[in-house]
Amino acid sequence: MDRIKEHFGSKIAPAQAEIKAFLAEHGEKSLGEITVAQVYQGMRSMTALICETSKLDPQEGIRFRGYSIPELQSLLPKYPGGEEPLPEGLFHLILMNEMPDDDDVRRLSNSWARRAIVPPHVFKTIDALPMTAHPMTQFVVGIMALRTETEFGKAYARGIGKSEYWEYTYEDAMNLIARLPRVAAYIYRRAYKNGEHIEPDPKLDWAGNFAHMLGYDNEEFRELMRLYMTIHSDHEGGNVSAHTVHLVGSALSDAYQSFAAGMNGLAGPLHGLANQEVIKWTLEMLEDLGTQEPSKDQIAQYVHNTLGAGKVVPGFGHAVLRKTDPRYMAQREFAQKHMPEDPLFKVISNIFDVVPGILEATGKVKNPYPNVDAHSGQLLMHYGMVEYDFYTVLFGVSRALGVLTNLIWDRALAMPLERPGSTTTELLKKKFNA
Ligand code: HAX
Repeated sequence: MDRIKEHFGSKIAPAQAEIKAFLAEHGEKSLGEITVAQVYQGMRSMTALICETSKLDPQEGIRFRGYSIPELQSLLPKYPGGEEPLPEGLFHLILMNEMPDDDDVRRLSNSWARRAIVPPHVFKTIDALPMTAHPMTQFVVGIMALRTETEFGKAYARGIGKSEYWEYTYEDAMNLIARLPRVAAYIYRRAYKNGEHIEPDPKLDWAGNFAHMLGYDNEEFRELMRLYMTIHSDHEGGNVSAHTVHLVGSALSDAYQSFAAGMNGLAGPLHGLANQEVIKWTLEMLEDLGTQEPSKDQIAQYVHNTLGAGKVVPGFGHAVLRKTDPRYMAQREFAQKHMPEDPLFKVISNIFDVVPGILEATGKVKNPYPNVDAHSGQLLMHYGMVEYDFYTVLFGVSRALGVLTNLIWDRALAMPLERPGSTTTELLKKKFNA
């Protein structure tokens, strides 16, 4: 057994015992009422899931195993000479519940580099799709083509016992995380760079190698990828992609099936696709206004037009957050540090100044502030990655770290099939004599 797996394995029995004892003593206690409105309105604020890896506070934003993003930026190991946290470190932190050291991170980089071989049929399967297929469609098809490699599926067919499930899920999760950058870079180079593919550089870290395979080989872009892959990884358990992976995984579907399902959720415009929609909306605004430097009044008018047309302003609002997303702020700080004079950064900053007041004045938007997706596109555009249809794939590669860690823990803790109850309006009316 490899050292990382052995280390994780040592965490399982104490965690199982802790939960068993907690349930024995407190299992019958109530977490609060469920209102009729919650049942109709997307189960907002209904605590109904366990996710140990991160917790979202409406006011403060995300904490990963208790650490805020600024704390992670200071505490997680960096690439030699770099300043941004390495996603390998984030993965170690959320999987093991321990702050990693440089050796932990190096071991993960090496493990993922060793596991990163993508079988040729995956590329052939992607090649069978028309170029017009959205990159997220190509990504999901690529993930499903990779499923021929599932260790869990094969072991389950052989008839393994429940206590072994986590071991094969761990193998699938680690292999999938290792291989996703290759698949994503293949899609990017196929769709936008004449199919001129770039071989991986196993000496690089996971995110640095991803940047290299995408064709962006400067150190600043690699730093951006390290930050990007760290902050997009996990956002507690109830968001569409995380919840979908957990739900599908609860049927003992393997990591490939569960992750592909989650990626179809991320591909929705109210979730991860918002990162492409933000840049699309911003570029359309600049074109409509006929200027690269619109005034705040011009932006305000354009926002009113968007709302008037019955559309959402992409990149703003959140189902849980009630303040500016700290992931937005981390990206804004990256822009302030590396590209303060970038004209698009100035536009994004002006949008940030203008939109919250307008959304607030509608009286219905619960969170008028920017979310993670309001900034990421500008950073990518700055380095020349202008093909915004691809942006959600980057989000998806990062999201694998969080959701697959949770899937490993789901198997380690023998989490059961998820099967909430449903009801009908007629039955509810009867219940409340309505
Ligand atoms: N622009 C216009 N209207 C908005 C809005 C926005 N940015 N955000 C919310 N609203 C509207 C809602 O559409 C809803 O209108 P109706 O009552 O007419 O249906 C009303 O305000 C109340 O919504 P809410 O309670 O504030 O927000 P929800 O929890 O229902 O939805 C969303 C949260 C993120 C889906 C929503 O804010 C939105 O559509 N934002 C724009 C899309 C976006 O940026 N999505 C990415 C979110 C972060 C993420 O998951 N990233 O991957």
